[in-house]
Amino acid sequence: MNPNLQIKIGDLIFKNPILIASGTGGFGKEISIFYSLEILGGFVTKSITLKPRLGNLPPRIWETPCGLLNSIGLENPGLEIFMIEELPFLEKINTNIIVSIAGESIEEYEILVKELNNTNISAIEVNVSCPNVNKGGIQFGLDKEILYELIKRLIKITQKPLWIKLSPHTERIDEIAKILKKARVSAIVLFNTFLGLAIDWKNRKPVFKNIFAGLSGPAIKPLVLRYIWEIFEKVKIPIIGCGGIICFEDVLEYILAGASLIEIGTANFINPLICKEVIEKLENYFIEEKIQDLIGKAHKRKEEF
Ligand code: RRO
Repeated sequence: MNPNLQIKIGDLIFKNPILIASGTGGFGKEISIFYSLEILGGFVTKSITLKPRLGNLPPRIWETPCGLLNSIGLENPGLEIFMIEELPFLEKINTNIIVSIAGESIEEYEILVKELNNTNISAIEVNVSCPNVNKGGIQFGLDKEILYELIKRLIKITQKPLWIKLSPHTERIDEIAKILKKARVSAIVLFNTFLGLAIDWKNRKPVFKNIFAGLSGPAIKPLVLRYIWEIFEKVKIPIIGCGGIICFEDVLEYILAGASLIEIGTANFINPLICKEVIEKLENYFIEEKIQDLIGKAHKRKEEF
């Protein structure tokens, strides 16, 4: 392990900047067949809700030339089953476990946070950007006032670091980032998926029952990078980059643009070993180039968090 790859966000130490993004590694068991999750900087779970959810009717995923559309619909076992059947496995892994939560109401988010207070997890990722549910999800992230109210209430009831995962469709992300900094959240995660559309031209109708679906993968990388650049210039808050990262070079681009940590998502479906490979390459690169720190170094302004 190269100590220079270590990142500190608040009081949390990450052995390297690579995390598995929410929704792409489930609750860890399947992907841990490929490598020990201890090598990761962290692992973010699939979002959990208070009650179990079956998710949307199929089709749920659709490949495009450079990205993946999904309409999973927040399928998850719910808080109680998560605590009994999934969390004990995750808590044994010697890395940062971040639990993603989603709710239909502020009260639902509050209950989830209160329950997670009594666990050993490192942080809570607040998903206010799920594009595929009819109630809640993205609605909490699009409106400044509603988001501020939600975060203010959650901050009051927990000592756990809160990360807020935003939608790229939120207006004035710079203003939202300032509000979140003021509310003292630990980090913002840019971004959840972009809303996209696929048409089944043979049957002359949309592919997905909900019509729109979430686009991830290489198609969105330049779009997300642009926002990371902009927010890094404007707001002094740790940024976690997420969107279309498929190789070590993509990780460097994100870090140089201003991301402190990187969440790798869709690429896990193409190559389940991607995070391991990227970490190895990062370690070698940092040693060969004698790098101490790379965050935001493509900017004139150079700051550390
Ligand atoms: O489950 C989903 O459909 C889903 C979620 Br919760 C999310 O946050 N982002 C996404 O693209 N899909």
